[in-house]
Amino acid sequence: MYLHLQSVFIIFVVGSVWSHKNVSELKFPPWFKFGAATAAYQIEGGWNISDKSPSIWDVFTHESPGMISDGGAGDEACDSYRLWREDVKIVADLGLDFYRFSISWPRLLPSGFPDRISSAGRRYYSELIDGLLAAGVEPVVTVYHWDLPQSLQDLGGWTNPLISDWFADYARVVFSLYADRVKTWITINEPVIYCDASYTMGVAPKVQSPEIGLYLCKKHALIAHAKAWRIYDKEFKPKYHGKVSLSNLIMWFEPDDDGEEEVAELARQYGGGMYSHPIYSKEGGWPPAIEQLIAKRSLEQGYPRSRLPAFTEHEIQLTRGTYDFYGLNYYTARLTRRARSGERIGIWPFSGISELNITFTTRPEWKKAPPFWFYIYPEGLRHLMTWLRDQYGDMEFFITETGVSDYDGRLHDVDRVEYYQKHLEQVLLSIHEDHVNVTGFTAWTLMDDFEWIDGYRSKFGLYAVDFSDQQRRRTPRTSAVYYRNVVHTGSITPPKYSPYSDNGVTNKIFSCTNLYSLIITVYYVLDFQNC
Ligand code: GBH
Repeated sequence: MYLHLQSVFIIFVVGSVWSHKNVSELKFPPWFKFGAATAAYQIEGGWNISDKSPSIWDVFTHESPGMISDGGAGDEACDSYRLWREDVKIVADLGLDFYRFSISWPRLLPSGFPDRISSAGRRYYSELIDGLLAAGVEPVVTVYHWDLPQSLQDLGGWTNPLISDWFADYARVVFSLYADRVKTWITINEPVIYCDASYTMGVAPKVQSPEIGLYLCKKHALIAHAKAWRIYDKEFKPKYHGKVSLSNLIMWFEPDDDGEEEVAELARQYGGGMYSHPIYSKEGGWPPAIEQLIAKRSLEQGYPRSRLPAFTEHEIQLTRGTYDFYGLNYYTARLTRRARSGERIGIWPFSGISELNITFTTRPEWKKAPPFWFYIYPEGLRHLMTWLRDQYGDMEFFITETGVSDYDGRLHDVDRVEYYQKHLEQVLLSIHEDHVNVTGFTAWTLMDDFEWIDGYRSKFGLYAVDFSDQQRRRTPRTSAVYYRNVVHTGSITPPKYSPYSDNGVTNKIFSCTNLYSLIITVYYVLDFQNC
């Protein structure tokens, strides 16, 4: 009996040491999908080739270069319009399950309307999709990633309620051209950026309307998404069985040391809830706490009605339930507390959040990445998924973006390796500890590109791009080798025998994984010598 107890104790101790050691040794399930993402304006170039019309970003960068940190524009970018075969090649070299790219609305429909489909535009995306499929990579397509045709902006863009029909018409064209080959769709990328950030900061379309414009934009974006989702559901799903959702960028908020949970929760409802509640909640419509707050504040300010346009009963029903999964983009987090008098309140991308009277800070231990908004907090990703599940119930989560930038663009990018490793670890914990149904992870971004108002300074790429080279040569960074290993092995541990075994996050014990990594590293070195 004594011996028996002793052995149970030994097994327990060994077991806990073993499991502790193995937190980062957890593996992704075999069905889990890995990919990388890009967006049309950020990579394509060919801004005025054939019959393409200008987008709001063409106009903004050309007319206001002073608002871009290096004065740059996406005129040529990575020249993916011409060099898309190079993109397919690196996506295949990484061994990705999928590649997420976006379609340029003014490239496909030069007038903004479906009166005429550009044959050059239609062929471009068709060839890209075929190229990916031939390389064994699934295309994941974003219908709208911020490059609105300027012709539609001239009619009010996202503040005009008719935009939901214009977008739905465009989405129908996209589905009818490519739904036979594309099974995963993102209708709209990050409405929070093109509504909240754009209308509060005067970024493209260069309209400052932090009290009115941003709320019109939000409502119309949600309805546009809903109409597109319903078109797919009714006209395409029965035949093609694909999945459609939108990608929401959500900042994680938690109380600072003297902050109250109630205040953090209000910030979450504003940042994440406004773009989720109308679609994912059972009741639909705006989050009640936010709807009441904006109505109250609007009346105090002397407006005759709430600045936040209400959803009609019909619109609530139209929008509710229009999802097949939750598409989540996660980058950064903030701490919250009630603002003290005289304190500067409201932050990017929610200057409008000043109506919440909340102050946002960060923890000193959160590492800073270059763009002004970026503080790194990997645990936020896990908290966010649990919060979303608690709010809206169990569903499939697909991480449609995360990644980090630097300014020096070094090839041996150990900080980016660490960023991915730590975020992937949080995803593993979500799956294994919280039992959240996460099915995919997308690295932002495949290669350095035009990073909006930060021009070409911020480098987010797994691959470096030489923008002074006519051929825009793409060179893998250490993070590309790391990610490739994750995709191949399902393990987040960096391979020991690799160019970055000195980065302090290597594993100590020899294992089959390492042997395998050695083989793929050698293969990788030989392979890239050929190009
Ligand atoms: C994502 O946005 C985007 O989907 C992607 O296109 C982008 O390149 C990437 O992440 C990295 O930024 O107009 O003030 O908002 C995440 C949030 C959106 C922050 C774009 C910086 C530009 C400045 N980013 N934003 S602003």
